[in-house]
Amino acid sequence: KERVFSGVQPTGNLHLGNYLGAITKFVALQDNYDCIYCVVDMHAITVWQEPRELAHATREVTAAFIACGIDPKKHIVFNQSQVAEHAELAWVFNCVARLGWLNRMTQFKEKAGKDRENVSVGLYAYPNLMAADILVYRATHVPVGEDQKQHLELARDIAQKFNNDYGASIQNHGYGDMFFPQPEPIIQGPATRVMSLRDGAKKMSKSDASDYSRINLTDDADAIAQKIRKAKTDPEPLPSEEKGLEPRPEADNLVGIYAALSDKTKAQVLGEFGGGQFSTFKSALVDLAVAKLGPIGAEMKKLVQDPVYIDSVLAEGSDRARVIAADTMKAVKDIVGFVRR
Ligand code: AQP
Repeated sequence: KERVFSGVQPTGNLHLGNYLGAITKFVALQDNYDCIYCVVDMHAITVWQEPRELAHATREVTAAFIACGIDPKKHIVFNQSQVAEHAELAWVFNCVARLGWLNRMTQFKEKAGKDRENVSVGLYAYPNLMAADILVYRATHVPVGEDQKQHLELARDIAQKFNNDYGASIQNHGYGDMFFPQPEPIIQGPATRVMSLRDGAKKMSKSDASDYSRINLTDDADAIAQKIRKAKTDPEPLPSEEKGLEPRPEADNLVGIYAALSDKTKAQVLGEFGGGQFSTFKSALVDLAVAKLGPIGAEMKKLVQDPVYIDSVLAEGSDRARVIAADTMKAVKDIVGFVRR
């Protein structure tokens, strides 16, 4: 079986965007791939995290994985910092990736903003660590939201440059023409970029100051209903055709969310609700979102009450991950020319 890797940062406020863009895909891939799902705590500290909150959020993301239907017995679920090989390979990749490549990363530009002198070096080097996360398992498929596409392209460039730079050594050590595969992003469906409920031009995000901009996975039915009712819309009724959504980002977003939650296409959703009032559509969306997310939030809250269980999942997952990662690092050390015992 081919291998899938993906990660979620434990930075609090897991939301509908993370769920539809990433976690539902993680769940769907379990039947056909060997999957490795990681709580990327080392990525989280690229911006300041209060230590107790980081530990709590790590357990909460783990709980979300399990509550959404990831099976930690069949697949690997762990937190990044327990497998040191991620950091080790990231250093090698810091020396493979070019400054010019990282300078083009739009997420860094957005997150650093104007105060670039004052952000961490880690925030800048983030994509190299992400490439290491994937390639330390020589994973071939990476389910992510649209916002991670550029980082995935960088991971592919790093894999290729490593394979080229060390081509002769890779051959001498018997690995054929290339050591790292080119990881493929899996970015599909109607909700690869879920937008803020307050502003159709901004992505739904954990760090948005307004809690009304997002639906958190731990929101109860009342909160979900209130946020959807207050979600920004325009005064027109819903269009009947998909192209009618193009100039209407807020409407497009809500239709995309409905489609993803009900496993339909946007065209099918418009077939049902097109021409009707927004209020009718919003009520249906509330019912759907509460039915889908309510049980997940409840299960997450139950699971985080048992940190001993969660920590045992992470410990066992780390042990299994480390076996694969250590194997890759041994080979990388030989290829690079690091003397080892
Ligand atoms: N709005 C979104 N729509 C679809 N997918 C999304 N993802 C994030 N936001 C959306 C996907 O969720 C996965 C995990 O994301 P992450 O936790 O690693 O980091 P992030 O992208 O930084 O999440 P946020 O919410 O946007 O956090 P902040 O506010 O800190 O920037 C990824 O696959 C991501 O694509």
